[in-house]
Amino acid sequence: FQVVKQETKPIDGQKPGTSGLRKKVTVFKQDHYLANFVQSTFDALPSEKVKGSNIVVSGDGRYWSTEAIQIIIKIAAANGVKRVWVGQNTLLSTPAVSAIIRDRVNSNGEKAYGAFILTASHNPGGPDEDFGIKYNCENGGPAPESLTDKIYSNTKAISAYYTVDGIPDVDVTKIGTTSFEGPDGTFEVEVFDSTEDYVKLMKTIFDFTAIKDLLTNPKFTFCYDALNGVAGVYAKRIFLEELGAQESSLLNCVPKEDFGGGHPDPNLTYAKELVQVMGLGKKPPTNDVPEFGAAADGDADRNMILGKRFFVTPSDSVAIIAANAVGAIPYFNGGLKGVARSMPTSAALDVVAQKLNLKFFEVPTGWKFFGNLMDAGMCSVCGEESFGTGSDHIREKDGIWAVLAWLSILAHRNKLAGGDKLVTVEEIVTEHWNTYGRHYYTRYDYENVDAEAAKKLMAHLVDLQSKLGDVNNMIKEIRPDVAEVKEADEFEYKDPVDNSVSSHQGIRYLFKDGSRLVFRLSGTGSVGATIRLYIEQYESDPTKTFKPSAEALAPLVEVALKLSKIEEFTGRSEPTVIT
Ligand code: VG1
Ligand code: CO
Repeated sequence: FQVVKQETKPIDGQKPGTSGLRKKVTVFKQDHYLANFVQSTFDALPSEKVKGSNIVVSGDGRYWSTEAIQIIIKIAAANGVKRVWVGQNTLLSTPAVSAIIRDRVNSNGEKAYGAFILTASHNPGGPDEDFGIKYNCENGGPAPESLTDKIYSNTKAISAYYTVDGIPDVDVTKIGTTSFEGPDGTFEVEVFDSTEDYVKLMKTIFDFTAIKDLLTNPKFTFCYDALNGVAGVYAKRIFLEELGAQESSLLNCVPKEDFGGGHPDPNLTYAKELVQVMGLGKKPPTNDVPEFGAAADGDADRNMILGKRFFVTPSDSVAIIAANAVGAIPYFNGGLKGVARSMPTSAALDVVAQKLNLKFFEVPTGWKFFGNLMDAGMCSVCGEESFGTGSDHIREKDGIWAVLAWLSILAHRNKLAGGDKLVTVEEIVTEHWNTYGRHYYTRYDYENVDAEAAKKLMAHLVDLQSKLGDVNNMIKEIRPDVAEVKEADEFEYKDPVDNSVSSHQGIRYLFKDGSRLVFRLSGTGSVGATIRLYIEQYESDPTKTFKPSAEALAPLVEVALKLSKIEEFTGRSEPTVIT
């Protein structure tokens, strides 16, 4: 093949957000749009590292992935990449990509240098929906801000990209290697089974025999919903083939390029079918409600954990995993190096860290901030309120891992209890509240709000911060039963490993009783602005930890809405989604 220089011009708006570049498919399909971004990424990396490297390219299989992969293969070849690794049918979950970068070796014993992950995660897919791309580095984690800033500035200055003549579209449906001869020697595209590396890794972390005993116990019933995303491929392989679950326990486990028309977002609103099966829907369930349910998002890095008629908040989930990991999960037998959560995530994990005397970190939203801590050996388990949970086995959150972690905890507790009756998810959570107290928690999302209105709202909230006296007077009028605000700020993070500083990471109102209100703008949407309001209240009295969450949080919610004047600014009387 020949390298071809293609003239191009900068295209506006290619700034990567919380997790890569996400836009409508129609935007990505514009001439040179994807090519500009990919070339800008290669140009942001040291060329001696790119030359001769192995690069992974795959994703959640959403609409336009097949076209995108062919474009990227050609640009990679032209930039001197030696080998592109592709999951069969373009499918690799985000956690699997992270595992592959860290663990997979080619026939010469070489690892991958990085990856392009083709996903817009939990955003819908299809011709009129979202596509996305993000770059992950040698440690398997999302590019740090220093790199994404460089990529973005390259997109604003790009004048040409490099592609090739003489490489036809590669058949990504068939496992095998295709080779091409170019100016610098052989270039290869290797298509392999999407699950092999990931399954191998999971087996080194968990006790598969113990989990299998649980999943094949007739008293234990299980349901997993992949929401038509890439998780289905892994669920079949792991839950059915390895762990003996029944085929009927898998819902929506055939990946679809439009996710069946839904939001592949595992929460009580979008995972409708699972929610219904688990007895949490509007209608009474028609089936016997399973003991355990879980769901994933499009790229399988998120998870939702449910018990029988019982929802586990993601903030509680990470805290419970951290509190129970040692003993239940062989990977953690040596103890936890530390734990971390994103700022808006509830402080349930903080309490566990205190009691167990673990190092603890609070980072901005987005997984990229956990990576440095893990690379430095300071953090083993971490999580976000947005249904993201994970550990230092890779550098991404991991949806299937979270399910295996919960199944391991259940299996371990059953072994300890030794009785005939199985321990339930609800028992584990309520017992946790008894020990550590409960963090009532909810998040209100206002999606696709006018961007100007959202900016004004945030400016109003920043302004209020400097007038805490006024704020507390207002609160007294709105809800005298709500505590005083003791401090308000815009969250800023200084990375303890590389000392880099990330500012404007959300506005926090911290109350005297430990309650918190957090406001931030989403960085993953593709149109307009999404405002996120996070509401949290701590209850340490074990006799008061059993209220319905909405009831316990009602006073704080009222304060949040009135103080922020959200309806006035956005015209919205209701959030789009409550999680
Ligand atoms: C959201 C979540 C954040 C998560 C990110 C990527 O970001 O709030 O916690 O890390 O999505 O998740 P934002 O900026 O929209 O709030 V995924 O599974 O969409 O890659
Ligand atoms: Co995701």
